[in-house]
Amino acid sequence: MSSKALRTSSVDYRIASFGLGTAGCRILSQLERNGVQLGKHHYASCTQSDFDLISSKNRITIKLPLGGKISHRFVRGAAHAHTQQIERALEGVDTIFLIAGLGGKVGSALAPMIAEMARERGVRCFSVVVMPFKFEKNKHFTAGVALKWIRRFSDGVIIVDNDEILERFPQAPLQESFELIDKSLALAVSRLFGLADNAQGASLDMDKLLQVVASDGYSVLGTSGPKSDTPAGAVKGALKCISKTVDPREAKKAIIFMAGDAKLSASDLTSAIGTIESILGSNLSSVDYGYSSGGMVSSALLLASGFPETKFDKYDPLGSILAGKEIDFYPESSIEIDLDKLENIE
Ligand SMILES: Nc1nc2c(ncn2[C@@H]2O[C@H](COP(=O)(O)OP(=O)(O)OP(=O)(O)O)[C@@H](O)[C@H]2O)c(=O)[nH]1
Ligand SMILES: [Mg+2]
Repeated sequence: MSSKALRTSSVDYRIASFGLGTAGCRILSQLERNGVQLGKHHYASCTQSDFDLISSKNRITIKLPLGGKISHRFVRGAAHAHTQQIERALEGVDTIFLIAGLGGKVGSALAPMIAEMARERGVRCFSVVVMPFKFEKNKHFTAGVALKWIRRFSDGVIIVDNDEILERFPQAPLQESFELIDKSLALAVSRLFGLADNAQGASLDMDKLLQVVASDGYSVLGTSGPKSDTPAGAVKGALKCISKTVDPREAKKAIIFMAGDAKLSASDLTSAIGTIESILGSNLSSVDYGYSSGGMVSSALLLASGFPETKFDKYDPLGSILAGKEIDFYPESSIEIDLDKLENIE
C-alpha cells in the first residue's frame, strides 16, 4: 500500500465538460461560479429555464415534438437532431466530463448517448452522476437503467448520492437543499482538482485523480458535511457517507482531501489515512491525499473507487437477471407496443 501527496498535474489535458438536464446545468454552472473551469463548458437541456443561470453561449437546446407523453426515449430521439453540434463539441478534445442528475428525462437520455459518442471517437469520458432521492421512487428505474449504460461507455463513473449529502442539511426546503448540495459538490470538485482553495496546503492532481476514477467499477464521493469538530470526526463522516452506498471493503483506490484550520497536523493526516485503510480493507492498493489548512472548520472529502456494485443496482432489477443480454436501451431500436390493442388480437 502506498500513500503520497498529490502535485499539480503535468499532463496537458484537452477537456470539455457537459452539464446535462436541470441538475447537470445547475452543478456545472455552480462550478463556473466557483471559478472552476473544466475545459470548455457546454450545457444541454430541453427546458429553457435550465439556462437561466448560465452565461456560456455553448448551449444545446433540444426541441421536443409538441404533445404526447414525453419520455427519456423521446428526448434521445430529439437529441439526434443535435449530433453535429455534439460532435463539434468533441472535436480536438481528449477528455470529457459529463455531469447529470439521473431519473429525469434529459440527463438520463443524454449522458449515455454522449458517453457512447465519445467512446466511438476515442475521447475519454468521465461521468459524474447524481442519483435520485429515496422518495423519488418513480425515478429509480430510469436512473438504474441509465447508470448501467453510462458505466458501459464511460472510462469512470463518480456517483453522488443526493440522499447522503442532503442528510447534512436537514429541514431545508427542497429547492434550497439542491442549492446547498450543488454548492457543496462544487466545492468538493474544485478541491479535488486543486482549483479552489487559496489556503496553504497540497492540492490534488488531475492526473492522479483520473487514475483513481478510471476503473471498471464505480467511484463514490463521500463528504463529511459543512461542519465537523475534529479532523478524525470529518474522516469518519465521509466514510459513513460512502458506506451507505457501497460495501466499503470492496474499494480498490482512494483519495482523501482534508481541509482544516491552521492546526491541521501531519499526525492528523496520518491517523486519517490509518482510519481509511482500516475501514476500506484489504483490497485497497493506494490512498492518495491532499490537504488545505488555515480554514475555519474541519472537513473531509473522500473519493473511493473500484466498487463492482452499489445500492443503486437494484433500481434496475432486470439488469441482474439479464446480465449483459439486454437487447438495447435505445429508442430507435425499441418497439412501441400498444398493450390495449393486443387484447383484440385473436
Ligand atoms: N444535486 C442536485 N440534484 C438535483 C438538482 N435538480 C434535480 N436533481 C436530482 O436529479 C435527478 C434528475 O432530475 P433533473 O436533473 O431535474 O432531470 P432532467 O434530466 O432535467 O430531466 P426532466 O425530468 O426532463 O427535468 C432528480 O432525481 C433530482 O433528485 C439539483 O439542482 N441538484
Ligand atoms: Mg429538468
